[in-house]
Amino acid sequence: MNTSPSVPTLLSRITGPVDVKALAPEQLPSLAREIRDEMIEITARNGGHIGPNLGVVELTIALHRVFSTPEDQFVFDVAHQGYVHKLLTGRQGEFMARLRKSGGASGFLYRAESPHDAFGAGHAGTALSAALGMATARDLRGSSEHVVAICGDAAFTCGITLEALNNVVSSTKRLIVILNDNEWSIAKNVGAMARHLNRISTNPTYNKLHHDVEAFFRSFPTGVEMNRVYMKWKRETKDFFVESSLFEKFGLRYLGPVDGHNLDALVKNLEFAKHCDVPVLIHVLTKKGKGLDAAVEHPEKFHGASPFDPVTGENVRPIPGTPSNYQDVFGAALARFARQDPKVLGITGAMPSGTGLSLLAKEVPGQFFDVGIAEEHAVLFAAGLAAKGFRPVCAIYSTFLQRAYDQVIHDVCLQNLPVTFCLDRAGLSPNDGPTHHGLFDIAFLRCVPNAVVMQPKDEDELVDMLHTSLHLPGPGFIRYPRGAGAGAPIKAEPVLLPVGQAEVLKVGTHIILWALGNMVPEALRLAQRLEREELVSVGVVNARFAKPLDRNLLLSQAAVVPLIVTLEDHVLAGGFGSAVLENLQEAHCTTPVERIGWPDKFIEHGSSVDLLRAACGLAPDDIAGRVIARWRDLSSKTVKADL
Ligand SMILES: Cc1ncc(C[n+]2csc(CCOP(=O)(O)OP(=O)(O)O)c2C)c(N)n1
Repeated sequence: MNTSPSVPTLLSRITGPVDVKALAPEQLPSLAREIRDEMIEITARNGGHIGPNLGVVELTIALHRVFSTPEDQFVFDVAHQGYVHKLLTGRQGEFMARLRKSGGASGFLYRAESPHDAFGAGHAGTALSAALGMATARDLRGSSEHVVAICGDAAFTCGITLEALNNVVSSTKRLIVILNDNEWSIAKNVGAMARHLNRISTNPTYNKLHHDVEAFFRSFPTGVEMNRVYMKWKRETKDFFVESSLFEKFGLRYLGPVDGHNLDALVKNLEFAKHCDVPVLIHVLTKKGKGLDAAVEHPEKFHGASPFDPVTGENVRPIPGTPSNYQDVFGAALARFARQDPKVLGITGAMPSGTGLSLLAKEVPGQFFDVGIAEEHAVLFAAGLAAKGFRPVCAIYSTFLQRAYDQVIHDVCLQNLPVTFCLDRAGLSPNDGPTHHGLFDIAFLRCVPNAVVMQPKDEDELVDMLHTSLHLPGPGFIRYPRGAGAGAPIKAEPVLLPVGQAEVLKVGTHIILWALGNMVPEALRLAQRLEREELVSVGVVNARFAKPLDRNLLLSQAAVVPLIVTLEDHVLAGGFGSAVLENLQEAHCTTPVERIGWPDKFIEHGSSVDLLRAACGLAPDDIAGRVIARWRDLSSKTVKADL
């Protein structure tokens, strides 16, 4: 934040890592302060991952003091904590001010955005594997750059991170891994690994000894021989005083724990690691949200915050009368069903608040499981529970279920186990962008035998679908978008929906709109408009099920109407419209179909769903225009044929 235009701030003078290195050490705390102010100002306006970024300010400055990107390469896990890196690598100003907005910086690292972004991400647990691949490529090429993986403590709850860890020493002799330990995932970090890290960082005997002897060794010039002696001491004493760090058992040299807000200690440890001839892990302790009291007090809320007041930390209030979120309705319904039936369980992969499962955790804790960022395990764990007669519900964002595809096919669907999947964030996650959009699930699920795939038109139907899925003999997948529903009141008692049966909302004789989920309200508006502007009779069907599709209804309509239009919040390739086409083709029905859905490309981040829709020709006017053009084209051909 440049408070006075006449006195340039330190940050405003940073055009790249060279300028970070040129600052005197005593200027660095001021730079850190300015970065924090700038990030708070931007995220208070735009929303974003402020907590994680406030925690890595000193760490990122130290990385840029010691290493030189883009020659050296930083691979950030999740890459949601890359704002500081962006500010130090020539992206400050208007571009960062528009963070997560159309035309502004991405909320994650993105190779296309800057040569300093060595590897993109958005999903957790990928940094160590990718960095190992890059380090191995460097070794094979014979070049000398450094590769640094920056992983949060929760990354070590991910299977992929542990798979990579298992391969480090057999792949390279030179890799630096930073373990940024703030004890938090989005919620408090979970599992045995979190306990292990906590024991290391809080053991006073080891830490005092470590500190004194490290100071002694550091008083010598850094050199390979001294590294060797120092490391030998560390290995031996640590095994003696505390249980040995797990990382050493995997062949990495363990350095730390280091105070992640002490620039001097960070720089010294990074310099030391830079000269090591074996893979090194530096255990850095940081405070999530440091510099913003509200974020320190509420790390979960400020992990990924919506716009907030930078002074009080209060969120900008939603517009009064906004309908309830799908997440809240789902969370309340699951807690209610779980209270009624002890066999109903809720499982999350480190997303209790995002999915709405926090309520279950609070009200029926014995039926709630947070398994960490471990979607494969979440699905397999659910399969095991279902095999023993329970009714597990896996609440996983659509995009994160991609990671557990084998478990969905091989463990759940093949064995026809009754696991319910609630796929939140199906559709766009506009500010997050392509790593978080949930646009592929219908395509990858409807090809799997036994899967029942559905999407509610509103939040009341979501409750019916959850109730229905909990009574299915096999797996049920319910997809729904982020945020507010259509505003439907929730019935006192849910109803069982007949599986594979669509709902006719409006009859019509010229065009039938087959809409799935959140496209149903849009289809109803479109029908009115077409009837008004084109004087045609338009029917609307709430498809409810992408699989099994209501084939009988579809074929009976296709036999009598000239045009079917499908509408879905999903990619066209393999989606709901494709299912409609397949069903018609199998019945040798040639009724024309116009399919409305997302095109075959990755959709960028942007300020809003509406703007991203408009950019892809999916604004209401565009859709109406396409349907009208198709209708007129068909009508003119029919007239010609009649002549
Ligand atoms: C596969 C996957 N599942 C879930 C998430 C959601 N998510 C984003 S960040 C995060 C927690 C990351 O914690 P950590 O790595 O310790 O970093 P911190 O935010 O604490 O700095 C989670 C669960 C994700 N990005 N990817």
